[in-house]
Order: sequence, then C-alpha cells, then structure tokens
Amino acid sequence: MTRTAAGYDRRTFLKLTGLAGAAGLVRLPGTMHVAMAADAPSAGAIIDGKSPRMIVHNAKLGVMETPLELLREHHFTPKELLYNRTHFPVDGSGAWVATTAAPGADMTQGWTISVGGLVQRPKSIKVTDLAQMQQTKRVSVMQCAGNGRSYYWAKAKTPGSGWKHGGMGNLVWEGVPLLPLLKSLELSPDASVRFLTANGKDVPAVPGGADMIKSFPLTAPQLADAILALRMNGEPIPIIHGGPVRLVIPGYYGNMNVKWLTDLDFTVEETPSAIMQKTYRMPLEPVEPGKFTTQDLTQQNSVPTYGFAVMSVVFAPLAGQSVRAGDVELQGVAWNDGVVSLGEVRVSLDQGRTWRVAQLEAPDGPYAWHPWRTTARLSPGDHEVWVRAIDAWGRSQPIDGLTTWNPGGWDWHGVDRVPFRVV
Ligand SMILES: Nc1nc2c(c(=O)[nH]1)N[C@H]1C(S)=C(S)[C@@H](COP(=O)(O)O)O[C@H]1N2
Ligand SMILES: [Mo]
Repeated sequence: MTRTAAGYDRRTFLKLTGLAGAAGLVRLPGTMHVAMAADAPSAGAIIDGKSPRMIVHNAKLGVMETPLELLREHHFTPKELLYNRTHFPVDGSGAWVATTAAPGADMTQGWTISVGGLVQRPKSIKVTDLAQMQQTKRVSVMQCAGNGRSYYWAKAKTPGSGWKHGGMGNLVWEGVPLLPLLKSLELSPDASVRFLTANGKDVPAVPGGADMIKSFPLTAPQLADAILALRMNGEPIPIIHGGPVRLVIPGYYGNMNVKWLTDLDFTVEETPSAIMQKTYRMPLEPVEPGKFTTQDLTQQNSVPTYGFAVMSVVFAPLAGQSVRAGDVELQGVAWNDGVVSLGEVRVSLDQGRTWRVAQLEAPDGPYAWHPWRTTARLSPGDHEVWVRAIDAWGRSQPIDGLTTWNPGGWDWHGVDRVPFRVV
C-alpha cells in the first residue's frame, strides 16, 4: 500500500475528504456538452466542506469562487465560502501537501520553517513553538490578483480563470508578527539583501514545472504587519487554506500569502521561478491586447502584483435584481492596500455624471473590508449604480477598468457598474 508522508494511504484520504466520490465525475474539457454544468463535481466534492454553491473554475486544481449573493451575507467570510486557489492538482494526482493529510490531522507536529538564505546564522522555527508565542490578530482581505479577470475579456481574452468579484474574502487571521520574530532569531542577513523569498510545501505536479515561490521587498510597509498565521476566523487554518502555517501579508494579493510555509530566505534578487518572473506581474506601461503576452514581461518592464489596488464593489442591489421604487438601499464594500486610509467611496446613478459620497462604516482595521452604504430615491425603470473608492493618496479606480488590461488579467479595479431594475 502506498503511504503518504503523513501516514495515510491515498484511498483513505480520498474517502475522508469525499474526493473518492468525485473522481468518477470529473469531465475534462473537450467532452463538453449541454448538460456539463449539471455533471460537473460540486465544490464540496472537490474540497471537503465547501458550499455546493461555490462557482468551480477548475476542478482539478480546486479553483473556486464565492458567488456575490453569498459573499455579501457575512462580514467575515466563512471557510465554507472562501474562494480557493491552488496551483497544483488537489485530486491526489499531484504532489500537493494537503493530499498527504487527513482532515483534522494535526499538521503542526513536526512542521518547521527554515529561515536562511544570505544570512550568517540560518535557523529553523517549529510551528509548535510558534503556537506558544503571543498571537496577534489581523483582519484582512484575501484576494486573488486575478479577481475580476473576466471583465478584461470584453477587450481581449487572457489565460487564467474567469473570476468575477468573488475571488476574495474578509478574514480574521491570528499568528506571530513576522519581522520581530525574524529579528529575535539574530540571523545577521547580508547588507545586500533586498527581498524575503517564501516557499510552501507544495511542489509542481509535473517535473520541471514552476514552483509556487514568491519574493517581496523587505521595505514593503505591509511587511511590518505580516504574520506567520496559525488561525483563520478563530480556528486552526483549514489545510486547503494553508494550515498549519501561512504567511499573511495583509494588503498584499493572495499569491504573496504563501500557504503551507516551509522556507523563508533572505535574498538579493527575486526568485527566478516563472510564477514570480512571468506570472503575477503587471506591465508598467499600457500594452497592446493580443500582441503583448506574459512571455514579454521582464523585471524592467513590469512589477509583481504586490499590494491591492483601490477597489470597491456593489453588494446590493445585485446585477439584474428588481427592487421596489422609493428609497433604495445601495451598499457594498471597499478596500485598498492599507498603506493609507481609504478616504471616500462615491456612488453614481447617472453613469458618472454626478457622484454622491457614501457613508463608510469604521473598518476592523486598515486591511479589512470597509462597508459602505447610501440610499437613493429612485423611480421605476432601468438603473445602473456605479461605485468608486478613492484613498487618502488620491489613488482611485479607473472609470473604464479595461484601461489596465494586461496579459495576465491581473489587478482589475475598474469602477463597478451594476445594472438593476426599479419596479
Ligand atoms: N503554497 C502555496 N501558496 C499559495 C498558493 C499556492 O498554490 N501554493 N496560491 C496562491 C494564490 S494565487 C492565492 S490567490 C491564494 C489563495 O488563497 P486561498 O485559496 O486560501 O483563498 O493563495 C496563494 N498562496
Ligand atoms: Mo491568486
């Protein structure tokens, strides 16, 4: 019997997670037919515990997003509804860490994080020791840099999943502040060091495939608030979301928040991994759709997707909804990279000709969702609500989100435009 590292054979694991039932249901592209949606495995069959109402983008990789009508129901996104993005197969065919563990397994035992790179004294940190240290809470948005990608497709198709706005959630993370911990280790990094490079336990399913390994500048303001997170929403982080230990850099796009953290290295340069050098980068200048590809991205003409762009979405009304005439409640959430405060959220009901300032609820912290609301007296007919956030540095959202089209489909933060009907 093949045993995995954690001592569970694959079949037991599949059974425990409900994956065994899903195996026979997976339909590969190419066998598409009208009934495909009904045949596709539901989210819960792919990742144990996920709501069957999640929108599955990629069954093999377990990529799924939260429908807005569910996302808007919770101030903190419950684990059943949190979007998921993994780069390697979750169906047991890939060398993915969570396929080696059973749900409920205590992954903290024996898990260590090696801290090294260009330092004089490399060290390692036991997760069991981390758990004994003082824990700090951060409320922050987790968001895929590809969130909203499908809206770019109005201009030109890009590779990657067709995310709408549900590739994000608002979460409570708890763990040990990263920088003070690194300082206490007295590693003596070389003066030439500019980046921290983080790696997780997952490895590419195909030999020679790009590893999911990420570098970020040591000077990033958000790093001061980064934690080695052990808990999400008051519980140990679910394995699929990076348990037992995940790097959480609040205000930074999902891909920088490395799950199943095993290595932290002080480095002079960004990791050469293609996931750093070609994927998850934004061109510095506008590029021609269809002509410029991710292969044309270089360290000179592009920057990694680090902090969140200023963004806001409408949670009510939802697109296509009918609402009663009279005082109509308009609401949603906004956020930015947390470096400066989110100044204002403005709402337009006349396609951007005039804007009103929405009320902002005090957020749980600089990196959290900022709920906004306003009411508008509306008469029956077709309407459209537009929302635009502006932060204290004047950073905002383009009226036409397509202007930031890029070959990876990253960083969508165009003004959200939601058509609805008043009856
Ligand atoms: N080790 C590891 N960390 C990872 C990933 C991964 O595949 N492996 N995916 C990243 C990406 S692209 C995103 S958007 C977030 C998704 O986090 P979630 O699945 O917990 O919502 O995790 C990031 N961290
Ligand atoms: Mo992502």
